[in-house]
Amino acid sequence: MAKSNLQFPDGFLWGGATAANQLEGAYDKDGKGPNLADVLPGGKVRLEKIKDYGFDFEIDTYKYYYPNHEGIDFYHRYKEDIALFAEMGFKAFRMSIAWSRIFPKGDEKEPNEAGLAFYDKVFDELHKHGIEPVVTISHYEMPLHLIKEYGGWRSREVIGFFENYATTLFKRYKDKVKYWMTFNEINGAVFHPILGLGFSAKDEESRLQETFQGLHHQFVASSLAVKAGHEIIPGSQIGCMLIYAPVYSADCNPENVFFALREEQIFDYICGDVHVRGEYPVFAKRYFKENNINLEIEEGDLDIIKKYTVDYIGFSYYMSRTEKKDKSGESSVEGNIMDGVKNPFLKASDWGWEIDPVGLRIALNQLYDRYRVPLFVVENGLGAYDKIEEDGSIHDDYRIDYLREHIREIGEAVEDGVDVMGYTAWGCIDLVSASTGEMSKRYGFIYVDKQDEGTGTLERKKKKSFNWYQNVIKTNGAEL
Ligand code: BGP
Repeated sequence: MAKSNLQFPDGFLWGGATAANQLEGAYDKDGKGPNLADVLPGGKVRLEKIKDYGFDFEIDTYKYYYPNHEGIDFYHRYKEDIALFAEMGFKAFRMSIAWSRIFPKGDEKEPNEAGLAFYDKVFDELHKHGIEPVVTISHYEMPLHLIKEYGGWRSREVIGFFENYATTLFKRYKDKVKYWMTFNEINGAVFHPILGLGFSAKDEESRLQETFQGLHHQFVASSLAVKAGHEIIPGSQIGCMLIYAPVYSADCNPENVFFALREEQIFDYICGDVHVRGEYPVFAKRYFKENNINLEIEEGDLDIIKKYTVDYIGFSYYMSRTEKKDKSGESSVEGNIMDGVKNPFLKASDWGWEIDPVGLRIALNQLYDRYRVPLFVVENGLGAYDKIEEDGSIHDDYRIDYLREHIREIGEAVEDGVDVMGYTAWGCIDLVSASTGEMSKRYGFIYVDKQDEGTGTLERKKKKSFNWYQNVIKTNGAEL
């Protein structure tokens, strides 16, 4: 432990982050309907399929579902897990609600009581330990029926279904949940429409048109959720959630600098501006025109977007991105989930994700300069292979180093004057990876005995990082 000399604000929301489809398991229990995550294949083929055109969403296409269906069985073990989070001193726990537990098909009028009751129990358990839930309403798990019958977020009709879903949650949990976010990594759809929008574009030609139309529907739905949330839960904080990666120019050639700026504008600021400023940014008009994107915007949409803006920005930060206008002859970054070229100054994780702690300080400064609303780092962490020693211990010093460096940069950003609400480390307990569908890419402070092949006892074990993070929270970041 080293003294950080950094001051984190009082009440800083230290904690961990998860998503329903990556840890709950119990994929068909108590009336839950099938959702997107239930039909995505696991293993190497997954990332390819996520990027695919014409993905068919048939539940029986891919036999290798494990481990999505079982997750880490949080559904039955939440008490034990929450007790471990409490032992680390968590102030906040980010989780999501599985839409198809509440509305199994997505278009029903009445919710599934058993689904609602499950989250009641989870929230009660969190509060028993003084942990504040931070809830993502939709995290990569649209009900399958909406995908197959309506074409996912292609359809405007889905706006109403989502509004009903969000309103149901606000009414039911109004005394239990103050912090909400509407769509996980909403801008990620620009690269992977399947996960966020529930459809794969027909072909490259139509990809941008369909993606931005789907996003427009989500923008209206998100604003309507903000409206409902504020009406139903006075004092609630409702945020958007972005995947944020500052875009660097590969060199100081102005052509490249502008290219990087434009990439950042399109990828990060269209979604950010609509949610926070309540309007499409000026550059969007030209971008849409040049890319043959003709949005169908109905009367009233822009008013709704303008009126019901978010209270804060939640964002995930894993990497920065380096760009160049002409990429021919460049080695591209294999692992990064977004485009880009290799940054010679950065090392990468075992999955090729470039590690850039200073990029997080840059991200926080950029977002705060532009938006002036509180920021919440709701995902950050290192996916790594962990090794269990003979005595059962797990020395994940690499994870501690990664987190220490990133948290330090958040502290620096706080000193810069940025308003940061909190930090929830991704995958605080090992869970299924979103991009690989496997267990072996681990992020947790808590190890879960579950392997890619489906074997394992599900036993939980503290890693070395468990005690380290416990002390970080205890000292409010003064010792890192
Ligand atoms: C984000 C997602 C999460 C999560 C994380 C880590 O993009 O919001 O669901 O999984 O990335 O990614 P992965 O699990 O692929 O390592």
